[in-house]
Amino acid sequence: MTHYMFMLAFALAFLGSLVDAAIVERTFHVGNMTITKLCQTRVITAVNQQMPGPTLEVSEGDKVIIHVLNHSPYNMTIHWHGVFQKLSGWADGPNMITQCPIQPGNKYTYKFNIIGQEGTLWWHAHVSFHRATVYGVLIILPREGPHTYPFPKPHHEVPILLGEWWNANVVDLADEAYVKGGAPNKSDVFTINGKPGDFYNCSEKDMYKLKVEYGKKYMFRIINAALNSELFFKVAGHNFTVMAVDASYTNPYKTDVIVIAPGQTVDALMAADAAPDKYYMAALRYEASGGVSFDNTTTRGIVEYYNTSPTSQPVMPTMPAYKDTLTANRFYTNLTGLLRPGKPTVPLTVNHRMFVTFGFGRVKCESDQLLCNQTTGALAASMNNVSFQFPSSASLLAAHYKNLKGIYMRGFPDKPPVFFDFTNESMNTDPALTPLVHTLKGTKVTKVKYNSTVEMVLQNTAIVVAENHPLHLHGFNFYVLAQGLGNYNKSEAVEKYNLVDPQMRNTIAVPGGGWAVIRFKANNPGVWIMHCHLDAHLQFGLATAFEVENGPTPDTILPPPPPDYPKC
Ligand SMILES: *[C@@H]1O[C@H](CO)[C@@H](O)[C@H](O)[C@H]1NC(C)=O
Ligand SMILES: *[C@@H]1O[C@H](CO)[C@@H](O)[C@H](O)[C@H]1NC(C)=O
Ligand SMILES: *[C@@H]1O[C@H](CO)[C@@H](O)[C@H](O)[C@H]1NC(C)=O
Ligand SMILES: *[C@@H]1O[C@H](CO)[C@@H](O)[C@H](O)[C@H]1NC(C)=O
Ligand SMILES: *[C@@H]1O[C@H](CO)[C@@H](O)[C@H](O)[C@H]1NC(C)=O
Ligand SMILES: *[C@@H]1O[C@H](CO)[C@@H](O)[C@H](O)[C@H]1NC(C)=O
Ligand SMILES: *[C@@H]1O[C@H](CO)[C@@H](O)[C@H](O)[C@H]1NC(C)=O
Ligand SMILES: *[C@@H]1O[C@H](CO)[C@@H](O)[C@H](O)[C@H]1NC(C)=O
Ligand SMILES: *[C@@H]1O[C@H](CO)[C@@H](O)[C@H](O)[C@H]1NC(C)=O
Ligand SMILES: *[C@@H]1O[C@H](CO)[C@@H](O)[C@H](O)[C@H]1NC(C)=O
Ligand SMILES: *[C@@H]1O[C@H](CO)[C@@H](O)[C@H](O)[C@H]1NC(C)=O
Ligand SMILES: *[C@@H]1O[C@H](CO)[C@@H](O)[C@H](O)[C@H]1NC(C)=O
Ligand SMILES: [Cu+2]
Repeated sequence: MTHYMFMLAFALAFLGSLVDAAIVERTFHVGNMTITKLCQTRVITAVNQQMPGPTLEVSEGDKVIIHVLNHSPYNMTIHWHGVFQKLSGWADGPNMITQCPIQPGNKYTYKFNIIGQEGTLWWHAHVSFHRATVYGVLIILPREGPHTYPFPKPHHEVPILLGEWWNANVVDLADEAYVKGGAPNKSDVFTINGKPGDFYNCSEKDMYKLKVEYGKKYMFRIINAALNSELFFKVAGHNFTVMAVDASYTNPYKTDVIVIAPGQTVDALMAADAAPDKYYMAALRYEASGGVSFDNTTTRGIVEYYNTSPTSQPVMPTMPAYKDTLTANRFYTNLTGLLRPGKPTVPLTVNHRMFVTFGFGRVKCESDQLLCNQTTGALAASMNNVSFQFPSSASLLAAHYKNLKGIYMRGFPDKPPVFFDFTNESMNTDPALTPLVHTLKGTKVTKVKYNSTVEMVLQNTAIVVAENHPLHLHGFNFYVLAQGLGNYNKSEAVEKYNLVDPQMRNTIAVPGGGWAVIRFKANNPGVWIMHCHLDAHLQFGLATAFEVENGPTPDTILPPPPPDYPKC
């Protein structure tokens, strides 16, 4: 190749990459929407009069600009769940963490680039319980197009949004739970793509239906958008091959059931190779703990082959039992990450180690918790015995950037104040141990140096009750090195660490009464919340945050907030 031809090829390649990076600009009108579900007509908050909201489809490398106009009577924020937000923390969305809310009548433009990630993500409100109705799909295609998936391109791709629905105003639900100092009412139904399906009254027609063609391959982009429920999902007569979770490719994993916690996504291939007929798809709750009253209903939709007799009755899949922890753990623990040339692998040197207990506890009732039991106090949740309190006058990120005092404290403990038999329920009855239930509110963050590798042992406690909490980290994906039941035992666990091809996630359902070990590289300056993705538990304080320092170079420094950044 002559020098000239080389230059030409180089220039074309350069132009090509410029042309590829598109700007995706949309407007989200958040406002009242009148909707009828289960024979009840009510007003909900929704985006562009759609529930679920509009699907965003972008390509890796794109710049995304979303104008959010808040016509609703509520404070609003939108989170782009799983998007790294490299140097754009101002657009991450969690209320009072990276921004003050967009108040009624106001607007804010979220701007961010999609860099170094592809797959199924989603967007949702991140204030009060609004994400019950304010949510939608965010698909990131490979920059070079779907033919560059690390597997043959499926014939069809189908988003499956699993949701949770109340015959109630969800803000009233959140407020009522707060005033009582307890759990919110359980939901009335679950939904598939917004539809409850024919197991429920008045919903035979309000059911999701997918027509399939025999011999074709379908990729389900499954998202658990439920507020407070982990779910089992099945299709009768069909198996799946999992290809990705949380927008991270996995080694193909064959299974007849998908187990998915709120915040998580699963991309699963389904071959339409059964006898052409009608098959139900169905989802119901996975409940790790005993004794909790929960929504035990089943949502279902239909997979219908073309040319099926109209009178044929759909086949129902055999669903796991609610408490089928064996099935849940088999799914969660068997996934491994797909190694790809040139892509990051698990960091082997750790700079910052943390041992973090998390679970329930009790705090003193606040004066505005009018129905709170003064004897027991309010139900709370904590990490390392700090029950996270949201700031009220400035967001954590603004306080970090402007060096405001009194908004948060550094020094979130990197171990629990006491080591006890974390998963032995006797602490709830043994008088010598019951004082462990008390916890204190605080806004404490962990400060870490740019680019440091953080390892967290996440240990659930049985205080009040052991429960399966999906912990979600903003701003980063993490590797899941190991997980198990009972108390973390270092010498046993380290032998099980997968340092070769661990699954990568942004949300981990730590086994109830168990533990998990995760690792991530803090290569994004800003303030990033880590929290339970059950909204009921976030309200109880199951959260903490990382304050990641700027790096040494201009392209590792958090830029200033945008001019329209919402004020408190
Ligand atoms: C929206 O609905 C609420 C009730 O949920 C009502 O108070 C408010 O007036 C409505 N706003 C508009 C603009 O219709
Ligand atoms: C919660 O349930 C109770 C008992 O069924 C009911 O009285 C209350 O109105 C419900 N709360 C909301 C916000 O719907
Ligand atoms: C469905 O309707 C029947 C008959 O009206 C009623 O008995 C039942 O409680 C309803 N079920 C639900 C879940 O609302
Ligand atoms: C699904 O997989 C199970 C076990 O892996 C197998 O027994 C079953 O026949 C498969 N079903 C279909 C429809 O392929
Ligand atoms: C669901 O729970 C209720 C109690 O809240 C119980 O009466 C009912 O039998 C349960 N249904 C199923 C399908 O487990
Ligand atoms: C998954 O993990 C379980 C242990 O949790 C193991 O028994 C099983 O063989 C693994 N493999 C598959 C394919 O499920
Ligand atoms: C408060 O909780 C205690 C312990 O569970 C219970 O005995 C008491 O009746 C409760 N008080 C009220 C006012 O509900
Ligand atoms: C739980 O703790 C109690 C003491 O409070 C002890 O007697 C019991 O053996 C423990 N259970 C297990 C499984 O270790
Ligand atoms: C948490 O801190 C409170 C207040 O210091 C203490 O009473 C309680 O025992 C601690 N609980 C745990 C699990 O460390
Ligand atoms: C951060 O780590 C990456 C490798 O993961 C390296 O390429 C980069 O130079 C590091 N940056 C700094 C400022 O240390
Ligand atoms: C941890 O596991 C090792 C090896 O099985 C065992 O010897 C040790 O007693 C365990 N430690 C605790 C605290 O259970
Ligand atoms: C809405 O946000 C503003 C600014 O942060 C705050 O003062 C107000 O209390 C919020 N309203 C509600 C109902 O939370
Ligand atoms: Cu939780």
